[in-house]
Amino acid sequence: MKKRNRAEHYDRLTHPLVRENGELRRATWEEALDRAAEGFRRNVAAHGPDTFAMLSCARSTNEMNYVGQKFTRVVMGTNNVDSCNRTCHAPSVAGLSAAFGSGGGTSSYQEVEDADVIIMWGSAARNAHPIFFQHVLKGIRKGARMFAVDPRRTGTAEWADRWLGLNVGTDIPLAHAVAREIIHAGLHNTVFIERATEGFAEFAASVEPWTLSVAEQVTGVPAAAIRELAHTYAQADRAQLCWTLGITEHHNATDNVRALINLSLLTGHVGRYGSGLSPLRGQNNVQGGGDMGAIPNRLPGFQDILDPEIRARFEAAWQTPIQPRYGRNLTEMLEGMAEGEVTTCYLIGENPVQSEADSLSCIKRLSMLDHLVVQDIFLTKTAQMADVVLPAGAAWCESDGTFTNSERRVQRVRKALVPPGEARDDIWILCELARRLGHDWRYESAEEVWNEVRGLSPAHAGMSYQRLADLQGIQWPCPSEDSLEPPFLHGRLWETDPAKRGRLAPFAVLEHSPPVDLLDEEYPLRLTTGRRLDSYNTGVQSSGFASPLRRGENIELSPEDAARLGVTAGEEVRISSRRGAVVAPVYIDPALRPGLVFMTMHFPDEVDTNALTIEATCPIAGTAEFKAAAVRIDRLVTTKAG
Ligand SMILES: Nc1nc2c(c(=O)[nH]1)N[C@H]1C(S)=C(S)[C@@H](COP(=O)(O)OP(=O)(O)OC[C@H]3O[C@@H](n4cnc5c(=O)[nH]c(N)nc54)[C@H](O)[C@@H]3O)O[C@H]1N2
Ligand SMILES: Nc1nc2c(c(=O)[nH]1)N[C@H]1C(S)=C(S)[C@@H](COP(=O)(O)OP(=O)(O)OC[C@H]3O[C@@H](n4cnc5c(=O)[nH]c(N)nc54)[C@H](O)[C@@H]3O)O[C@H]1N2
Ligand SMILES: [Mo]
Repeated sequence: MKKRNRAEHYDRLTHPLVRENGELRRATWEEALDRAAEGFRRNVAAHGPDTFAMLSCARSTNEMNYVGQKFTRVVMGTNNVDSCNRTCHAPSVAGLSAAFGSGGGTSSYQEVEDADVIIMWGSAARNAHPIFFQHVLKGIRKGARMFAVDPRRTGTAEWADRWLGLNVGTDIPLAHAVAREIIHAGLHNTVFIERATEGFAEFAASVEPWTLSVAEQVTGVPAAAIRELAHTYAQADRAQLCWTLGITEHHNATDNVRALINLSLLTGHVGRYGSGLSPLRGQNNVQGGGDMGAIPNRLPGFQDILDPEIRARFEAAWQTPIQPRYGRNLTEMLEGMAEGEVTTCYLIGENPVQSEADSLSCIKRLSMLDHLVVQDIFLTKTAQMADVVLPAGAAWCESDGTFTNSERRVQRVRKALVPPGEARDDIWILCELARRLGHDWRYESAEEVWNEVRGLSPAHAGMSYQRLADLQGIQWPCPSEDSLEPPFLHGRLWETDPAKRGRLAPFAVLEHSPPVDLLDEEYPLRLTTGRRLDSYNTGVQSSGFASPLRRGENIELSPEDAARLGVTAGEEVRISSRRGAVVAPVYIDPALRPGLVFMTMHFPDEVDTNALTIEATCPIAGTAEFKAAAVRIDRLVTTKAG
């Protein structure tokens, strides 16, 4: 008997679609797969492998992401593969890699419960990471002091001992002032600095101008609060520094991340139990997607493509040459579309039409493609632009496999439901396309894929499905079947023997660089965008359900700005940036400071927030400045307003 699947009620995609005479129409799998494969083949044959680009699904399994990047590299012959990691934590990965040689968060969730100090920097974890936040709350109950650094007095800040309400885009000045204060008070960890780091003298000199009073002027945070944070963090025995998009969705995001890492190097709060650095990852498997190589610069196991020995191992296993250069990231893919260099795209579980900054420009670029294939569980706005739409199963309940969370813990997921209608597992679809392009791939099970991963990624080698089940998940690195690594990374930095200690962790010398979209008389307000508890990203997976919690898109204003503009709660107003304008009702929120406006990205069908955001991107990580646009607000002329 067929298992019933409630997902069928929610407008799930239930059969393939192909475009004919400008319209999408129903097709058989045979026809849709043939069309999809033929378009890829045609483009690559005409202009070479780098005309192809894939976005791989951060909501799907590790196994799917492994097969997805292998499809890109082996079947299509390019390294142009990326995911939504680019829009959120690519700067964290870049910053941590530069400092420590590995891009993962350093600590486990348990350590947060055992910390003396927890800093939530640019993170709305109370809403966006409720499971992690339970650990924070347990830590607070055990006596930890918590600081929240956020322009808004968020739900997270409500639980903090101290809220540091800084101006958007002033994180480097704040971190520099904290560092200077620690150094001037003699609270830096000279043993650790000496043993494990390099570049301290230059760094100390570079933060010297950032006195508490200069920082107070630039950041808006009172000097006493900066001083308190500096002293408390430096004097803690165990301190966790956690951050998310308030740090990473900026044009200088990798520098922001390095500024926080500097604080951990200064105090020795890394490489020990209870002390560490945690970028809380976004989508359920965005950590795993990157670990599996669904990024343009790394092979599975986060192994560098530029390393000839690593490449040789993969070339032997895959029987294919791998291009010895990095592929295009998501931002560069979009640029390539504009320049006619990327002409065909395979989007798996991504909705860039609504999630990219400056959405109008993104739509223009996607429409320049010769051939677009979208594989999703819903008919998204992006899928509506496709030449071929392939209906997938929802990985979290309709597939077997593994996910990896922010503490690098790999956990099993199991198929509980069958996909609705004719929808098929992501891996099945990838293999059918590979076969049409001359590669006879047949994976009998997710476990077979996983065992291939374990053979190629030393960090995952010891994680059999059996062990993952027995231990209820294992953190990487796990090099052998008998290894149980400590829950934190970089313990080596504390070794006294230089040979065991390995590469030193460099301090970074950084400049403050304010948001690109400048405030002026025409656009005098700072818009920052983010999340609410009751909705998910572009709303594809959350807006189809009625919820008494959900109030739709609002333009959230401080009481002061609302009074100044003469607008009342619920009134529809127009908000405009240098790129676009939308209309939405006002919501007055005392959590906002004057000059700051907040909107979500959750209701783009009604209000396209990303028509306002700016595509200024971090040159190192490619992440856009979603967190800082310059806007104006105008009342709509209504008869009532007279
Ligand atoms: N309920 C829910 N949970 C989610 C999601 C969802 O859509 N809904 N999405 C998931 C995803 S993909 C991600 S990446 C995570 C994101 O999780 P978070 O990063 O926590 O979420 P955001 O609300 O985008 O942004 C975090 C905070 O950054 C602050 N901020 C803005 N500008 C600055 C600044 O210049 N400096 C500092 N210090 N802070 C600033 C904002 O005020 C906001 O409170 O959430 C995940 N979890
Ligand atoms: N203004 C503004 N914009 C932002 C942000 C912001 O803070 N502000 N944040 C950015 C961030 S952090 C992120 S992560 C992006 C998110 O951007 P996207 O990833 O483009 O947005 P989602 O809504 O999460 O879309 C995920 C898609 O995956 C599909 N899907 C879910 N499960 C599966 C599966 O198992 N298989 C397949 N094939 N498909 C599946 C869903 O139906 C959905 O269409 O948005 C970015 N955009
Ligand atoms: Mo994200």
